[in-house]
Amino acid sequence: MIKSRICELLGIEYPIFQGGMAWVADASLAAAVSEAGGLGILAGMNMNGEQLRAEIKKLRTLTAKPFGVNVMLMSPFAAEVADVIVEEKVPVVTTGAGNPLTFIKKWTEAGVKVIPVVASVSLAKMVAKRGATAVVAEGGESGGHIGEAHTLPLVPQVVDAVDIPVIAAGGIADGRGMAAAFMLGAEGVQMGTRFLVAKECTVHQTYKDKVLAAGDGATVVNGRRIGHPARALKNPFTRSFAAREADPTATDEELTAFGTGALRKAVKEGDWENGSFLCGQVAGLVKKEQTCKEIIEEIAAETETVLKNATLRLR
Ligand code: TUI
Repeated sequence: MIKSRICELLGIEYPIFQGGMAWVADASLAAAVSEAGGLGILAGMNMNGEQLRAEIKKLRTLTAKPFGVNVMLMSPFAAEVADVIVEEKVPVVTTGAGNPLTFIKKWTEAGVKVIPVVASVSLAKMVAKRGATAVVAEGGESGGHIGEAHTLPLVPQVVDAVDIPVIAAGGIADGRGMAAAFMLGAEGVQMGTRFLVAKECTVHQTYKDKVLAAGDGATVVNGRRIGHPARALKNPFTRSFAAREADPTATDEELTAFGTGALRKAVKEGDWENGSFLCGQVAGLVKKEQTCKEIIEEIAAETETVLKNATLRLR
């Protein structure tokens, strides 16, 4: 059985987190992951405080196990969502797309375990000093908003820089990836793309079908010019976005406006022409729709096999 410090710290069975994917990670998905023994995470991103409170209550009708809420720090609702997390005594909070220092004290004093998603050693060190329970080190193979470093170099550098557990994210979709993450010193993994096609994930079927059909070169990063690089499946929307990004007569405001609402169109409407289908580079490894329980148990078993067989390389 694959275990680490993070299992005891959070009271979970498997050191597997489900990424707090904006518009995607709702009570149905997060509860299924937690119920299966991983850490299910609700996306706070696309909700205001009261919408999040309702989603937390719904999740609690589906599971009594620990779960998390992700706060996307660029969200206009970040501050009210931060307060709801305290009021609802959410067990774990993860943060993304920014520096969470202004909220850490409030959360830790309320007994909420804080696990920031970081894309650099500097932010990992800063949050560890301020009382984070663990960090998720997320490499640029991930879907959605990304930093500069990739998983293979980022994770061991973060492991060397902090004493708290490091969860690896970006480029992991099976037991080989999870075993590799442990070899880098990680004590858990976070996956988004693999859970995107879970049976309990409520995204539009077109979104799942596109991920399942994707190969190794299926994703592209757009948005560097406006300071928000994000990885998504190549489609008419990303081609159009790239053309505007390369056009010096297009303003940054126009680019931002063009991207607004595109993720919702992908998730809710399956709109392949106009939607932003955020997705990691591992899409080519994700081949079937399974329940969260099947995904978690399969990956845990594969990881054990890979780690045991690794010793066969020693002579
Ligand atoms: O946050 C994510 N992934 C996301 S958020 C999101 S919603 C969105 N949609 C369009 C544009 C922007 C956001 C979709 N996917 N992952 C965690 C993550 N955090 N990745 C990278 C970072 C990050 C980047 C810079 C964290 C901190 C940072 O700088 C902090 C600082 O001020 O030093």
